[in-house]
Amino acid sequence: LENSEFINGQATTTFIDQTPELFQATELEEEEKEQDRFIDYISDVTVNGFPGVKARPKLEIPEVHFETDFVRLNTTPTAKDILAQEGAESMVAWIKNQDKVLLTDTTMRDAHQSLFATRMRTKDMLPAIENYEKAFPKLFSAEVWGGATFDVAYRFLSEDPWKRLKTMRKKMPHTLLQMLLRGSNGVGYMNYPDNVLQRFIEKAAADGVDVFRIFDSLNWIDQMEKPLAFARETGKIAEGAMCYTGDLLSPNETKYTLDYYRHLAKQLVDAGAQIVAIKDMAGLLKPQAAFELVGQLKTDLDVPVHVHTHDTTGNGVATLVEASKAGADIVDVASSALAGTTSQPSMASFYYAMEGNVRQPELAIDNIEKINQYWSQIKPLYKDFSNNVTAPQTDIYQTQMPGGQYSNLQQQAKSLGIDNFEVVKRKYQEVNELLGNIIKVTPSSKVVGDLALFMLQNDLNKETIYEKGKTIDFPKSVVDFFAGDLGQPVGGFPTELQALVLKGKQPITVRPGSLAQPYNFDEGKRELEEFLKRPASEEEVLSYALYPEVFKTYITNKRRFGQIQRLDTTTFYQGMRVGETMHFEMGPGKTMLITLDSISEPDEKGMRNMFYSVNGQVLQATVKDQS
Ligand code: 3PY
Ligand code: ZN
Repeated sequence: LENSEFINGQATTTFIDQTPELFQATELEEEEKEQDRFIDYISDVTVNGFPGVKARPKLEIPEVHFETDFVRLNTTPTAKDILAQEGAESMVAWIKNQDKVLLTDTTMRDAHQSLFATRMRTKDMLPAIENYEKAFPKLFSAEVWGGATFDVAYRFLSEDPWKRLKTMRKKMPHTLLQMLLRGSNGVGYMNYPDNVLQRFIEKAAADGVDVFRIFDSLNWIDQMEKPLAFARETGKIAEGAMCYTGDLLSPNETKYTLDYYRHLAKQLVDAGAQIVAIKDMAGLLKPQAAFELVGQLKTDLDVPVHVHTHDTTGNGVATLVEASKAGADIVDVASSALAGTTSQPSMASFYYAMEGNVRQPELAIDNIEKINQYWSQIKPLYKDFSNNVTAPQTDIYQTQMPGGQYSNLQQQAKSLGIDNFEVVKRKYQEVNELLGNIIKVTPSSKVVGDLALFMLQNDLNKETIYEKGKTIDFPKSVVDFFAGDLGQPVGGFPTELQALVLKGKQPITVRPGSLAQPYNFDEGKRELEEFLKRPASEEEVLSYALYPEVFKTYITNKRRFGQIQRLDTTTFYQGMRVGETMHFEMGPGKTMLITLDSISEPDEKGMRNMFYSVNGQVLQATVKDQS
């Protein structure tokens, strides 16, 4: 604003009224800037592709058609209503009084995390969210937040995960919103100080989370006690999860036995868990094992039992049926289009499989099918990130790779030029043995994955790693694991390898959080505000505390490209092709009609000129071809 009155600080509140043209110009300039940012983004994705996606002819996706004339079910108060009106204790009592098995729908969290690397955008969830409660009034909860959705939103989707949560809260007021919290690792891959965890949990509860599913990647109770207590303090529900691994039924199973889980479940309840979850992240819980484990827990415990599995081996529905027969109170399922294989079992399949059983869940199957029709049209938009698992993977019983890791590790391997995932899976199994058969779930599974990729890249195996260990510079996640930064694994560390990795560094044996300095929120806020050049919200301060670099990059990208979370998904991931026209709603009643007219060959510096028509005006953008 080059107005002397303004510059001299003489502008008063009537300044805007007296000089409206200046402000209109500013608004127009802003709009133009925003338009330029979009065009820059589209140009970059068109020429260079989206990270991890190879350039190829653009997918033609038919217009999405969504039938929303749902069957109305009698709605008695929902679990969310009970929690809101009567509090957590009554809600838990309500669960125990149900004679039907209850359902958690994971479609908007674990399902897409497990099928296409967590890349689903809020824009594509919105139509489902808007209709959710009409379709599923009897659902126990919707798992919609946490796990990998938090950092992936910032890193890859240019989205604010908090905003997604708040939108869901607003549009699904009668549904319990559930999140996955990695114990002391929060929604990250490392240990966070207790004060960060506490503030994060408080804010998540305030912004909409009702059920906190809390686990530790090594099943170490010490790492779960604080988060469970913090979650309880919010008045919401603290669900303690035990990660299932090994094979309960095998006579050779000496580590992860029935007694091991019974003991762990008791520890969770003692630590404040109001529900105990069996978190079968890789789909290793065989049907009969589910029957025995759930039956035993129902005898031992006074709290509800919630079962989570993945259908990677094709046995997921059978596992949930057996778990239900043994008295499981709640089971996790996903809409069919986003169910099966590395994701959760299908909601509809489970419903039909329970036919004739008095505990068959209460659902309107027609509603399920309609919601599923919607997801089945959305799924192809994410083809580029799909793990392409189309058949049961029974080798998972040996490799033990979590469903949520499967598609992410595939992306990671591809980015290193390793396209044969079978080789990665075998290496993963070898590394698990090398590490002493640990629980594998984020972030301990990342340690196994990182070491597997590292060994493949450096041509190492379980013998040569010992021979060359002294001179090997191990990946950071592996060093941190052996240093005790993720906690203590069941049965301890393999000491010879630990010494090779740590190279003289002393490992810790206590809870990492007990040694960590509290995070200085005042300093963090100051630092962040300096970067933002404006006041930071509590959510932003927390995101910065959890992921400082990721959050700053997100802000930098927002400055560069604007509100690109509003672009349609094909353009967002694939850009445009010459001759293509697309519509974009800049704001109410402001549509941009963009045609990509031509792309020049790169000049000697690799720069390409892109020519667009935007609402009939020619617009040129320049982009560096990275190829
Ligand atoms: C996560 O931590 O993201 C998981 O889904 C673990 O199974
Ligand atoms: Zn899972």
